[in-house]
Amino acid sequence: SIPEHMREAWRKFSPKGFTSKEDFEAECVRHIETTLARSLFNCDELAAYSGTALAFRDRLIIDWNKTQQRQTFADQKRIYYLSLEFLMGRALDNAMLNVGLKNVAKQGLDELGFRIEDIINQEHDAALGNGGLGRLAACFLDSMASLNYPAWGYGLRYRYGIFKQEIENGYQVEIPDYWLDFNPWEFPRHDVTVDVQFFGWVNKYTDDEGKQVVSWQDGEMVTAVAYDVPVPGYGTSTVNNLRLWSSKASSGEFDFAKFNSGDYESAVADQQRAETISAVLYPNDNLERGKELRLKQQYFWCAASLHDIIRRFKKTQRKWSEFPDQVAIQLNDTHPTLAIVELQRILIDKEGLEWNAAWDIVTKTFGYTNHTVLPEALEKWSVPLIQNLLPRHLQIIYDINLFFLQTVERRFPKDREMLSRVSIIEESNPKMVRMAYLAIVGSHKVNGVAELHSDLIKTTIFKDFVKVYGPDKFTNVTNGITPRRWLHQANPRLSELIASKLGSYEFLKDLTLLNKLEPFVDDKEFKKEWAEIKYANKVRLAQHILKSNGVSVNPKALFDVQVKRIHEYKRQQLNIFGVIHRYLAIKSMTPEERKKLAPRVSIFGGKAAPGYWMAKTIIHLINKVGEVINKDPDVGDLLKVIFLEDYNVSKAEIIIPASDISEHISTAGTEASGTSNMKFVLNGGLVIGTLDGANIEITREIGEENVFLFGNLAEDVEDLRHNHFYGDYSVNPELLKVFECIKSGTFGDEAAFGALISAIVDHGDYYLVSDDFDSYCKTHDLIDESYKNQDKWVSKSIQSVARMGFFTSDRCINEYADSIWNIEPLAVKEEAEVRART
Ligand code: 4GP
Repeated sequence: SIPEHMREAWRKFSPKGFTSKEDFEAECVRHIETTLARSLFNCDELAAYSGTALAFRDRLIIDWNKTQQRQTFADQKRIYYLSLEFLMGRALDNAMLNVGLKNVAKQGLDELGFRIEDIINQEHDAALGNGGLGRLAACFLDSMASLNYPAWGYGLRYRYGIFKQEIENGYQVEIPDYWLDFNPWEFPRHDVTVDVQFFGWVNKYTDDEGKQVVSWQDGEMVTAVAYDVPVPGYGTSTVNNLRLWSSKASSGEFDFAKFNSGDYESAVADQQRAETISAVLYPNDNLERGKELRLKQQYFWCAASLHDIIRRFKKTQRKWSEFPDQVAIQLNDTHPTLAIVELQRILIDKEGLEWNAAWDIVTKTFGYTNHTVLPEALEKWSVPLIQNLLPRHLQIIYDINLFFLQTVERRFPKDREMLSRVSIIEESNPKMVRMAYLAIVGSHKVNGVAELHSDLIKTTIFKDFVKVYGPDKFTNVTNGITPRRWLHQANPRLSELIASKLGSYEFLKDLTLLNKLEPFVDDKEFKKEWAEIKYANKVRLAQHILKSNGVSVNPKALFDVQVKRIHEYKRQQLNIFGVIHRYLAIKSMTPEERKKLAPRVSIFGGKAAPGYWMAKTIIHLINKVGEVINKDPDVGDLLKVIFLEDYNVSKAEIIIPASDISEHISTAGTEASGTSNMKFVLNGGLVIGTLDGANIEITREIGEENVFLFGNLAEDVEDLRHNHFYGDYSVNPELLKVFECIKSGTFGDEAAFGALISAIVDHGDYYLVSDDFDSYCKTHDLIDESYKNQDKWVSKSIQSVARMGFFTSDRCINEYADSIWNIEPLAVKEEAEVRART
């Protein structure tokens, strides 16, 4: 319908995007001078970063537009990934590498007088996530784009991401992370808005034609505004979209009626209340708190996203029954479960479908991924809370439950226990809605994130549902990570060395090609280069440590790293007790004995949820132990203890390539998968770990001889816990010595750490720290011994990397596509394929 002459003009003038150094510089300078109104004379590194980022954003947007058009024309099924967290980290380096123009930018910036590393370091992390779950979502976006899947991410545009952590006197202090001051990576779409309703009441009546009508009336409206973030794939022109919703008052800036009547304050208050919905990311990892604002966030985001998805579907003019052929929605944990209820509501209340027809569509559309078996992390919302905020949804939840329980009753007649166990409504006071159960009932597939975890959900928390639905509804997709960010970007020299042996960077798209490194496991020259790269990465981290902690560490020492959220189940307390044990051993050694010891640097990093007091106490202890050990002349270089402040994605990119050993030491059966374990091994670090989560599969792939395993097995945990209370239980004597040392005040105020000790001595040692302490320490002794044989160590490192192909998130996404989404990638003709890769 658009006349040819218009098309012609449009084609002629539409931007093509730079590919040469000169064109990049022109774009960069143009943005600095006109978009930012700066000049040669006042262009600092931040301005140069901004100009570069804007030049690349423009470049991405051209491909983004084409991708969206291509996907619309192809008219095939799309995947929508609903996640309350996207822990994206920095975007510029990733964009440069993914479009294959990092060298061009490097040379261009050089000419303009800047070092590319300094420019990259100007960027603020996009930290819209807590930990594993959020970072997984970011890796998945990268893989979906790289594999040309038509996929959208949907999330919230928090004004404040995860807090910034500072350490004061050894304590964690939380500082707000206002990251939006300048964010070149987002596009506000003021034309894409959705009004979302809260509160009100439900009016059921029969209309003039005798039809039952249900209408949700009154209450409060809040507007969702879309902000789009381009997600470039690697080595392809596909640029997918991450759509983040921001909240604002529906009536516009503020209520003019109130304003005109002089009630200025309350007019502004309404606006602020609306904006609060997308203001903060809840800083909890593996912990749910049941706060009303969190429920509001969840519904706001689900309602806006579904509205958007349906709007897109309706443009195809298909019948509703074809909805699941066009739309797959993946629920990243239970946070988006209300989307199930919302879709059912739209279909029956707004679109007039019969309950069963609607429910059939709903269940074919959704898939649910579970990320944890920890009881404190499983979401439950109180019935009165939902009743107040979402009265119509509560009715629908009750109906879903009624029909579900009727089918259960037919299968298990007279089994009242079963009915109450699987009921979506928990008969407590107040009654609670069990969101995981609702997610299972409303989805066609439920998956765990590593083999052990997927088995555990079937045998523990969801075992009754396996009886109801049969085992096929439950499946496993072992997590993965994107090798683009976690190898190529974080460890460019290692990536280059691998490419030099494999002949190309193709392994970044097909990670199984790494197995071609096996012949080099004993290649002297190759091993030398391999070891040099690790050393250079350690030097870089040592410099960072000196700058941030003022402690000088020896890069020749063994770097032993545990970076992740601080949580009792992840057992940083076990690690720090082990460090104290080592300290005591060093103190009791003769100078001769000390000379034989391999020097170590124990590096910790991670945030504690602000309300999680035990986790904060662990941080406090680590810092206090560090203060004492790091200045003890008896110890010197033999042991240093470092807590790195404000662990985040960009710090991980420095820390991970520099590790010799990393710690993945959760109590068996508690860590669903873990993904940093994969990142460390992919960067040539060895791991010490329990037989938990993906450690098990990593061991299977890379060989038991390349992993330092220790500790009790998941199958024995329950019995051990039982014994702690009712059996013969005594705390490991070596651990008791550690406790004595703490209690004697060696690390300052012993009372501050009392709770950590009494959790083990007096309260049943739920996380089995004492049970695993002996094998943990002995395994560390073994590590010391192995590290002395550097030649063998390096061979282990190479062999492990060679066998890590399985853990790419590309493999994961293909598995989801195949077994859950039933969706194909879109063929893309790649002029991009010939682009120079850097
Ligand atoms: C995490 C799990 O704790 C971790 O084991 C897993 O690798 C990750 O999800 C991705 O699947 N869970 C969370 C959470 O981050 O908040 O529940």
